[in-house]
Amino acid sequence: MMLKIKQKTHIIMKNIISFFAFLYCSFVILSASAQEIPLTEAPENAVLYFIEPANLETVSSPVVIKFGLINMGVAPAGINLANTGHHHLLIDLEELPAFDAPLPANDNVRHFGLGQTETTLSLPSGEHTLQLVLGDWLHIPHNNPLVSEKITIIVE
Ligand SMILES: [Cu+2]
Repeated sequence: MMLKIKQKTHIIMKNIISFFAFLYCSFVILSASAQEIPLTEAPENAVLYFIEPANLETVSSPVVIKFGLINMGVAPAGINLANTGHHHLLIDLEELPAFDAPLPANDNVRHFGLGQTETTLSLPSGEHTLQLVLGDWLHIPHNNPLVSEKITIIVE
């Protein structure tokens, strides 16, 4: 009888220990995934801007968009080089995407991962907004994110 109780207690203890071990492991995994990916530093004097078109400019489609970057270099995605990034063009995007994760890729968020510094866009006539965001080699905006002015263009 005593032995049985002892055995039972032993099993319960074992279960409790495995439960806590499980909890601990989950905690380690969770805290690792919750831990922020260190953001890439960017020079404080870096500036991202549109060379063209200008804000409120009336243009015809297709329109050439030129990306300007001062005090930083452009490198293709996947190349981890200090003080570089690649361009992302936000088209008609109401809300900025999260800046602590890779930028999404869709019709409204275009990546220029080959290191392009301009593009030609076909846009329907009407008003459109454009904004640039620089992303690091992993498509994540830098610490002190580089974001251009949001411009509006009028497509004839
Ligand atoms: Cu990208």
